[in-house]
Amino acid sequence: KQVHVVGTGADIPDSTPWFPRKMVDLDTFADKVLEMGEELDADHPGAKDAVYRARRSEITKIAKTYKTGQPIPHVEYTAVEKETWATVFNKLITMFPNYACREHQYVFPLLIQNCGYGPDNIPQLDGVSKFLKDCTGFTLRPVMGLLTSRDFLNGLAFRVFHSTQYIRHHSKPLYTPEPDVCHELLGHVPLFANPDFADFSQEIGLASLGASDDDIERLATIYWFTVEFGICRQGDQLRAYGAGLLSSFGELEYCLSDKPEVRPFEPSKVAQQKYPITEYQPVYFVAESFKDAQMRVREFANSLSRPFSVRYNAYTESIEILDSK
Ligand code: HBI
Ligand code: FE
Repeated sequence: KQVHVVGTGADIPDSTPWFPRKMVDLDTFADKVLEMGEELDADHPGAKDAVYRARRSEITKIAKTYKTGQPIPHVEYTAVEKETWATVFNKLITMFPNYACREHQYVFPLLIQNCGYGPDNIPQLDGVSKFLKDCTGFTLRPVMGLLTSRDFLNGLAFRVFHSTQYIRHHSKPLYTPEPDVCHELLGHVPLFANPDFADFSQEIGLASLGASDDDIERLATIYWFTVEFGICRQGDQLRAYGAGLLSSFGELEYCLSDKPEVRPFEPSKVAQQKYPITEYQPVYFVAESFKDAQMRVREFANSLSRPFSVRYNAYTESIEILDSK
């Protein structure tokens, strides 16, 4: 059995990709987004809507200039935006009692009580972030759009979730090709309030720090089949805990039907699974519990090529390098 001691980090190989060591290092991610609000793909429902695009730029400006420790500026959402939210909210809450995992169902009323969740109000990221901090130490940071897998997963090591603040286009309220506030607030946020799920998510994040590009790809795939599209066993039933499922009216029903294939959550197999990003998933992986899933990810992380391990020091909000001795 190996004994680990806190090292200086001086003996990290030069070939190690850069990774954030202090919370403030996350400030460098702000303008490294893959898809900018101003340059929507041709098939995006808002691509030809100049008003929508200008509105996105207004909102993403917040993320562009955001710095660690600042409150997240509020957005005054428009009537059209609130209507889109109401449509999504009202549709999804009819589904949650029968399809969402119990952890999601436990937290949802608390979000209504504490964070302004409801059909007539789009909750502000700042209030939600404070609530999560009280629950599990997770916080939100505003983000302009999709980050690289590496940056996005690295944030999780600090219990930081990068959240978009803009909303999908009003022409297709039940569809979005990218994350938006509905997906973040209704899908992701309730789970980050659960201590076991928070630990599980951070475990993926810690494994991603300084990982090789191939290992980042493996961890991103595991993230995809858990945090985004995970289902879990609860008693004699299967329930959804992935945010991509919990924020999609159609796929939430589909994933628990007899149409898709379901397999046990074994990270080394999950990491190799190919997946479509614009269609329903043909296969889902079932976690027995978040604690069990965390242990499996930890074991998997130990099998990766990184020659050192890390841990998060919550007092100093920084990463400590553990030398294998
Ligand atoms: N960036 N802002 C943001 N939100 C995500 O959910 C997200 C991301 N980048 C990559 C990603 N998700 C995943 O598909 C994995 O690659 C980690
Ligand atoms: Fe997501």
